[in-house]
Amino acid sequence: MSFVQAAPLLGNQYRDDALLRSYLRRALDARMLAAIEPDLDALGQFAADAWLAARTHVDEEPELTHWDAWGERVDRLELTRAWQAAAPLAARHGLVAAGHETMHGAAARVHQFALVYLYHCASEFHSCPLAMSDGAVTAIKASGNTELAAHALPHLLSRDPAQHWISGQWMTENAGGSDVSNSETAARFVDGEWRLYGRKWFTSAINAQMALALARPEGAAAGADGFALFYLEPRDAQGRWQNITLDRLKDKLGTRELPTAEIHLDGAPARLVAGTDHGVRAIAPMLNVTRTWNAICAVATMRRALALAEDYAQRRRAFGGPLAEQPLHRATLTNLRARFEAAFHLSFHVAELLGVVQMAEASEAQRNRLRLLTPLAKLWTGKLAVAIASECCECFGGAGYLEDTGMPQLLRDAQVFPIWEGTTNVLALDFLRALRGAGGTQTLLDAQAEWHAQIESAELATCMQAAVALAHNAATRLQSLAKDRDALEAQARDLAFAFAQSLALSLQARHADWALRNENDGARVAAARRFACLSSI
Ligand code: MFK
Repeated sequence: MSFVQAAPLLGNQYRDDALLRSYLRRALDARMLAAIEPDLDALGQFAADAWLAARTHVDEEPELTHWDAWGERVDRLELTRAWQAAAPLAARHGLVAAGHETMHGAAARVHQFALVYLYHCASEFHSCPLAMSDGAVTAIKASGNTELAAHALPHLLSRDPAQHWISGQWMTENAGGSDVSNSETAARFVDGEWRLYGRKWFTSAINAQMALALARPEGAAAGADGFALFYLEPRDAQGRWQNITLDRLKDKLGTRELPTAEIHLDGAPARLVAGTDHGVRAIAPMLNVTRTWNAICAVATMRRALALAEDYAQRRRAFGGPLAEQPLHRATLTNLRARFEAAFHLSFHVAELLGVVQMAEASEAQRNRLRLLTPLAKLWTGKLAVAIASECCECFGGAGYLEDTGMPQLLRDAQVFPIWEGTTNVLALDFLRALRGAGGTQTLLDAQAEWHAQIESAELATCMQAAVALAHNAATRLQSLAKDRDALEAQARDLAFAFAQSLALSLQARHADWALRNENDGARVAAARRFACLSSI
């Protein structure tokens, strides 16, 4: 009988996650944690079951049928089984609703993003429309349009699968990707209602019941300020497309279960969200929420890749013992975990701040921190997810290159995180933009000093020194470049990475200190110290 390698296994992804559980014990009060734990446990099991199920069938993709048998244009979309199963689950567990419920106060966002973290990988990127729906809720609330809020929010925030809606976010056009000011979609006011004309080039989750879209009202000024933000429902009550045609589904590197379409709008009826101009400003709250989802889903991907690589290292024997006992392999996994844990803390800190700010409880400093940390978390975790998914494929040797192990899908899917919702460069420039209005680098240095003041354990001194050196060096470089805009922009990415890693290390050290003192957990300290010794990604 020839040798057969034991496959990696995933257990309940909540119960097995020492980091998540330790973090939640610190971030939430014990009564709240006890109340939400059954939900977390159920999603942890969903993650394990979905992984097992995905190994036993061939990957599915959504299908678009343009014409029926008699020649009528129908643009019928069929979703995959995973997507059909994910939608009711997302509603029942309140993946969007939990972030807006008030019974847990500002901790609502920690609750929500813990659910998202457990749900993301198993959902086959059903997390994407949920992110856009959450962003739509936030943008509609911020617009002050009470009539629209009364119409759409009960659906977007429903926990009843029969009532629950998802939203699209229609920005990207052929001529306007990162630079949306080039977008061509026009809005005309005809017979008392707005109608949209144009082509949207990447519409994620085209099955959504509603969408927020940018379009330029006829006669409006050129550039980003001339756009208005519109609300529309792509299909009527009978399910027919309302003057919209689906030209094709995109043939993407990853996220293949997510139906991303190229569409034509030929008079699609729409409603203004917030006035006839400054549409980019009106959609910005949505962008900041989807960027937070992006960061959390990126760390969820890192966690999944590492969970598999760590489990496999116990099962695979080479050179006389398990991989887990080979010093270089062990060091490789330890380094990956150290980075992942830092990224986890940065992303969940953004979630905490989002909760505080949306409850209108935030100080100016907290609002500024949220504005600055959101692009930093998005840009760093997006890149790190690709790097960690790639390393984890390699931890499996040749098996990591085989589709049916599931590892290549993790890598292909991870590549979307640095691209959508603003590329790394766009986010680095957004960080510079944010610095101008959010108190500059002093906001970040003050936050860091505040976190360090909470650390008592001497074991974490090297972490604090490394973090301070990185942030202060970046702040000095930034100041020296302040008068040369081109030179500053050329270094924006390096500066943003330096701040992201420095602040992530400080947050990681703060949690490690708490875990050591309260739970005698030295593993978190070891991870923080290791991250402090690593050079940048
Ligand atoms: C699982 C995870 C799920 C994630 C969901 C993924 C769904 C996928 C759907 C998509 O991919 S949608 C496409 C995403 N596209 C982008 O993210 C566009 C990238 N481009 C940018 O982000 C640009 O920075 C942006 C278009 C937002 C702005 O560029 P502009 O045209 O140069 O505008 P400008 O003049 O800088 O900003 C206009 C206003 O918006 C300004 O305010 P004022 O009018 O008051 O001066 C800005 O301050 C404000 N603004 C821009 N970005 C902001 C912001 N305000 C707050 N936060 C921000 N991030």
